[in-house]
Amino acid sequence: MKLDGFSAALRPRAKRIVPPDAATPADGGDARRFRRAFAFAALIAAAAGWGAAVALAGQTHTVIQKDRAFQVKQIDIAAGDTVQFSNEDQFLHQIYVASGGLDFDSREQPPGDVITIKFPNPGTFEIRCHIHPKMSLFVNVK
Ligand SMILES: [Cu+2]
Repeated sequence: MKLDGFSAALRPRAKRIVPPDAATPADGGDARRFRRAFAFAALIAAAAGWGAAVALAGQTHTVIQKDRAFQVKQIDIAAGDTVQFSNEDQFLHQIYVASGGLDFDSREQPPGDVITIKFPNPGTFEIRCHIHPKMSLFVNVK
């Protein structure tokens, strides 16, 4: 669990902000309990923000272009995800989105080059290549 690891990593630091004298009987320990509760709440808020940032970033998928073909015919991803197209042929590709709803037309893509397309919205998008008309990949964005 990522969150557990995150919390565990921060816990010692959160404890350190409680002064050693907070446990003296003068305040009956209330101040210490309050500080501890406050530190815990701050930790939860930080963890929640961190989780949201990770979710918004989206995942990255890789599709290999080899032998004048995409190495998969279709791929299922989530809205906000990114697909990286990696040219493992010894010649140029030049890909574009052939479906409506997403405007993308790559530059010439030399061997070893990676083209990145982000898919912000749900839909089905066909990726094709200007140079090799038989190349086709359907990206299903949920
Ligand atoms: Cu091509």
